[in-house]
Amino acid sequence: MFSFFKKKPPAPEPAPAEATPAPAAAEPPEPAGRNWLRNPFGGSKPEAAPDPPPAEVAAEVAAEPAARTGWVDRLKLGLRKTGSSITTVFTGTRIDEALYEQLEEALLMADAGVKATTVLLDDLRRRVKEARATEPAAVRGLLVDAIADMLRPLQKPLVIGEHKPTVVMVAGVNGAGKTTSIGKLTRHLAAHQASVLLAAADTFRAAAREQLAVWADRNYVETISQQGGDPAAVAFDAVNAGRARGKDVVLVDTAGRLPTQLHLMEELKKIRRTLVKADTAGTGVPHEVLLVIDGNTGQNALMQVKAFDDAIGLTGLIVTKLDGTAKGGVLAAIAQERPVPVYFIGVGEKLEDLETFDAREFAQALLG
Ligand SMILES: Nc1nc2c(ncn2[C@@H]2O[C@H](COP(=O)(O)OP(=O)(O)OP(=O)(O)O)[C@@H](O)[C@H]2O)c(=O)[nH]1
Ligand SMILES: [Mg+2]
Repeated sequence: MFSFFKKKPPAPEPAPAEATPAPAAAEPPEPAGRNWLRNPFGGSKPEAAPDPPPAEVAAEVAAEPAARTGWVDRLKLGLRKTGSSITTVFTGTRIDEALYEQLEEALLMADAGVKATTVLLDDLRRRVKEARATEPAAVRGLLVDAIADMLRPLQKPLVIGEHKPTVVMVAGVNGAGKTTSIGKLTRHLAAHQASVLLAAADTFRAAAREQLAVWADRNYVETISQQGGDPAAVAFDAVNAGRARGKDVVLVDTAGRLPTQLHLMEELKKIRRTLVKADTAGTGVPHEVLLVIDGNTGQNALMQVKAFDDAIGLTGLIVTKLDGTAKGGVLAAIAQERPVPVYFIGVGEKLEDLETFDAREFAQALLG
């Protein structure tokens, strides 16, 4: 098994994506301190000197500090709208009820929702007491701790390689960023020597196939598509093709739909069932069912998580557009009410604008 974030690169000379050799067979989990590949563009810093990586990956790791600052800044910039309103709460001179009231209001405005806000404030009061804090400025640091602890259950790496191919189904409402995220994810996977096949199971929207094909070309990978046709049939074909062509990962793009469009949700369930049928070896296809949510959606994002989870059983989330005007607090609501792991966050429209989720970094960015 290999995880493209955890495993050290398998071959010193990476072959082109299409001809990537199969990853080595089962390996024991990486010992602590060897997860330097977990997030080559940000996130965990290297903890111990690893074996020399291949040139391509070495270049990425070498570029890490600048890239890392870049995306954290973009995230901060995107979340500043929330951050600034929360941080102004700490400019006063006393820790009093008025401060907690302002904070409650700011957290609600940031889309954290009533439940998560209540839990956060109770936790914060406890921390303030324990730390015997007297300055509002100190409360800010304690709030970062409280939010980071609340978000930590959402921090989990996507593991690829336990099955070949690992089949990943991607769903979400219209325009959330599914296809773009698939393009970015393909780039991450290919950068870690995983071969990818894309399935254009969005047969609904005009030009959806072509859009996916553009991302495929950018990443030098193949797509499975049909003129018109049934999305479930495309998904079925893709799993078979992925197996026949020895791909590591099959990413299935689906059409955008609202949870209230019941017939379209039924269609999504059918795609999922068909993927299960294509799984002749019984490996648990689809291995991952991802929901892409637009970070600007606010509290509605929580409703989407619940609805799609109920319909197709989510294993992970990708939260996009956190470089925009997203308020970010909704992740606290998700952590509190439907804790589906956040595998990635999207911080831009370019190929490299996808990052793994780090609870503490996010909490810090949230508070500016
Ligand atoms: N700023 C920013 N824009 C993004 C991000 N992710 C996606 N977008 C943009 O959002 C728009 C919609 O992206 P798509 O990937 O087509 O969304 P989709 O969910 O596949 O859309 P449908 O298939 O029509 O439902 C595009 O203009 C993307 O460039 C992001 O992380 N940041
Ligand atoms: Mg799309």
